[in-house]
Amino acid sequence: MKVGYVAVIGKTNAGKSTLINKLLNYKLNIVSSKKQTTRNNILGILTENDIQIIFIDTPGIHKSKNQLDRYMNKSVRSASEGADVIVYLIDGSKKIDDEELKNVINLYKKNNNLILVLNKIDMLTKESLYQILYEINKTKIKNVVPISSKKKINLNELKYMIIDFLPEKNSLIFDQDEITDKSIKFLCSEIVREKILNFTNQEIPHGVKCEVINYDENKKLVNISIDIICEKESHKSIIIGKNGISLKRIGSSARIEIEKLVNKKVMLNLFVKVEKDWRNKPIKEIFV
Ligand SMILES: Nc1nc2c(ncn2[C@@H]2O[C@H](COP(=O)(O)OP(=O)(O)OP(=O)(O)O)[C@@H](O)[C@H]2O)c(=O)[nH]1
Ligand SMILES: [Mg+2]
Repeated sequence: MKVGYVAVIGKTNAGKSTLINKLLNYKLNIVSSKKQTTRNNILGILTENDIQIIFIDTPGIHKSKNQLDRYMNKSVRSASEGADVIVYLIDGSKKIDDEELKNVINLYKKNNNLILVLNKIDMLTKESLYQILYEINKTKIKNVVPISSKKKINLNELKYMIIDFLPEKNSLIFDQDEITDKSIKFLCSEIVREKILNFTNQEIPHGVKCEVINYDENKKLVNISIDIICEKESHKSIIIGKNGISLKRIGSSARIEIEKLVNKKVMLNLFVKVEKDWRNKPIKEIFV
């Protein structure tokens, strides 16, 4: 059996969460065009017969400004240290960052089971793709795969390369039908956060956290209450919007997605609250 952990790391917005969702064929992780969408490590488990790939989705590597940032960067370090394989994702639609390449080379020296993945090649011309691959080849990293997560280009090639690196084991780590280590409540709170990322402007999503405060279920219906906690009164007004229009939009689009997740009708109650400077307080384990 081939079984092991694969840390997917890289800068924010490189497409790590999108890649894992596409490989799992399931929308597990939230995705957005805003920076720092993923905040903690999330396992995405792909089991095919006697192969189990346990992907660790990680927050984007970035400079620490507050407790939340430090928590996020620590999550990336612990994921890469504990993994059997590292998939390092670079955003091909952006100019190559030499500093970043140096860091990848250093990481490769410590762990040869590193695959350098150039994502978003759907946004490149053939000429610029060859130019970038030429630059990357200078790093002497052996395992380089150009892909597009969004358009599902070369994903099987990447998957087979990952499987090659996985260790042989006598048994699976997770049951065949398990898809993540996270609870339904956590996934619901993330879906609401994704809608806030999509429906509000730059500054607000970074200062928002979502917490399920009530989850009641019967045969037909799930009743879920979620606190949306932001940092300023002005942010609260923006999230709610004129006559509640923005909150309604966030709520109805989250509800549709949560209904797919729990496979039942959902009653979703959202409460917007202010907790000043929460990102600078010790991060308790809300991420389960
Ligand atoms: N064109 C194109 N866009 C992509 C591709 N992969 C991801 N994206 C987009 O890139 C943006 C960021 O994607 P995410 O998957 O959230 O990126 P991430 O690396 O998980 O970001 P963080 O969680 O903030 O670290 C989204 O708008 C995606 O739709 C791709 O292959 N091609
Ligand atoms: Mg992400």
